[in-house]
Amino acid sequence: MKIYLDGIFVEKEDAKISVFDHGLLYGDGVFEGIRAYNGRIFRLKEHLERLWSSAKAINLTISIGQKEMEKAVIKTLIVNKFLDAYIRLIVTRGSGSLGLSPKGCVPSIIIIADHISLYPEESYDKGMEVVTVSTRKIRQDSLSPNIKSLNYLNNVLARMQAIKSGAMEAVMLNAEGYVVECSGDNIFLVKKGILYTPSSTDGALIGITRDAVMEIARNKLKLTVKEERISTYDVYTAAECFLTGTAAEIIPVIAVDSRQIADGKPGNITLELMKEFKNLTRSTGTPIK
Ligand code: PXG
Repeated sequence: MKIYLDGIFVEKEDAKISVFDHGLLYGDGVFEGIRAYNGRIFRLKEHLERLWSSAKAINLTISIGQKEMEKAVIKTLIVNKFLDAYIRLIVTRGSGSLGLSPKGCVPSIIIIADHISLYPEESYDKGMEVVTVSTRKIRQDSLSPNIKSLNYLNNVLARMQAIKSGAMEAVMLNAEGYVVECSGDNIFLVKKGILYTPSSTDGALIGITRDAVMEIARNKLKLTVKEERISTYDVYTAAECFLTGTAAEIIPVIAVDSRQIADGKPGNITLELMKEFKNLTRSTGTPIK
């Protein structure tokens, strides 16, 4: 496997960065998780746009332009002969001194193309169970949820807690106790035929998959979609629930905190969205060649 590291391709074993990199020392850096399906990279421009916004927000200058980054991502798939892949794009603050100040750091760009299977195939057919955890989302007046930074400890702790209680994903609440998202996925509910998802103002990341699902729901399924404040009560009493993310795609949720959602089977709107999302990922995107 070949890794893109600052403009050159190196073997996985040789893809190394300095122990003085502030990405390692302080989680100072940004990243994106991107998918390629059958030779097309899904919403690449949107991912790069978000990466650039994350970088801008932490005052990190990416040394190449978006067009060049696009080419680098495509090249990474080509040299690895991947048509389907999970792409992790990372920009670290770079190597500097043992102090918080990024002065003197030169950012590094890393592109890894690999395969990822987040949840077992069975969970897509039968749905999965999730739990709310005590680890709260970081207040957005401290750190915006839209900065996809290398500092994911909050989410890692939430995921660990969920796994400890036998679930694969954690539902996270904000400081006020409202449902925001999961540790690595956005959350959606269906109630009386209306699709709901927590708003960005409540702390949800504006997920690329979330955006795609909202578009499909509005334009293809002609559903009303609302970004609203959601409580655990709303989740427990929903007709349908599902999660979205680049790695997870769309995954049905059939129980939350031991409360079965409706009849405990993936809902019809969820199944319809899964089908349409699959069509979209297989028919659109930046071609590799
Ligand atoms: N919320 C959070 C907090 C995320 O990190 C999403 C939602 C979904 O966004 P997209 O744009 O992918 O639809 C994410 C992204 C993992 C993993 O291993 C997941 C993400 C990032 C890194 C690792 O599950 N999710």
